Amino acid sequence: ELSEEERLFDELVANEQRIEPRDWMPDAYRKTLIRQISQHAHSEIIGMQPEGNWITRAPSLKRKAILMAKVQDEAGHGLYLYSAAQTLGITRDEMMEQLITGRAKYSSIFHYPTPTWADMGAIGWLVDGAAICNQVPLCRASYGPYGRAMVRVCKEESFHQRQGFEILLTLMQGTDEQRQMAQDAVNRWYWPSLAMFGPPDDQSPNSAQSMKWKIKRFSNDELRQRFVGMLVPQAEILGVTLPDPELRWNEETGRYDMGEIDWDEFFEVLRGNGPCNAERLERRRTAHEDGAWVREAAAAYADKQAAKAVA
Ligand code: FAQ
Repeated sequence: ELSEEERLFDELVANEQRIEPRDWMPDAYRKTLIRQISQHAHSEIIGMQPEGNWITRAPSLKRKAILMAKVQDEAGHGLYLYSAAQTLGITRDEMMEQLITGRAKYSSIFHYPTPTWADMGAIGWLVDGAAICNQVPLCRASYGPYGRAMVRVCKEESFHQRQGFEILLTLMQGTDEQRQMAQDAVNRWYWPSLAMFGPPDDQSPNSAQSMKWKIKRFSNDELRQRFVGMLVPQAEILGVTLPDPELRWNEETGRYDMGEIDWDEFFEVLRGNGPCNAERLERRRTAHEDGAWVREAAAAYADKQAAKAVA
């Protein structure tokens, strides 16, 4: 027997209406959203590091200005997402604590290093490309604050994806060495970008329920297929090879056949053993500690203003 509240919640979800912060919602729905949105926020904030690594070494003033704008957008995305998560009853401090103590997950993709400038191209093209595929359907997520945040995030991700594509295109029109550098970056980022969509559907414990709640609209494997379909013609224009010899369109199944993703590596990364896990967390922790005086000053200022208002 459903309670009145439960019936109303189910009805809103079934009718494609939005659940808002003050609405009743099942505890598990709230928990799932806090999990996904906070992980997403952490990914944006940690995701500033691999590219931040190249700001001081960008090959021209124009490239530097573009890269700085992109990394700042990522900070903005992190902040919208933390705010969206806060509407569910978790504080920024709690989320930050979970992140810097290593208890929170964030996207596997940001555990990989960025040794060359071409990595900026590959990240924009592949990582932001994957992010768009995954996040466009999230604009229709049943939870209002998350869906609305995604709309702006996706617009900005589209610019990010284009700028990455353009970096690779420029390199591919350059010298042999530049073409090699671009291909090498694509080789290194291709498989990890496919893994961003999460484990295969038969090993994705959260998918079924999240789809029922209309948080997720497509399964991990469906989105991965869609992403590969987007990449194939773009790779042709770039003149790069996608590093999967088994990749081909299958007329019969209407899907791409593809090689096996290294799931052992993926789960190792999730366990905190990726190539850059420790470095990323350490950097975030230090930045948080170095920023303590800003938080203290802001709190002191707010107290002073509040005291003035009373007086
Ligand atoms: N990395 O049952 P499922 C960006 C975890 S884009 C790490 O399938 P779910 C933009 C998952 O949390 C990147 N962990 O889970 C940018 C779960 O563990 P839990 C961020 C992963 O939630 C570009 C377990 O595996 N985007 O930042 C990953 O239904 C360039 C079982 O998995 C988002 O977060 C992974 N790749 O589906 C920034 C999008 N995959 O929590 C800078 C929003 C799975 O039970 C530069 N999130 N896990 O302990 C989502 O759409 C979903 O959460 C999925 C996972 C699809 C990621």
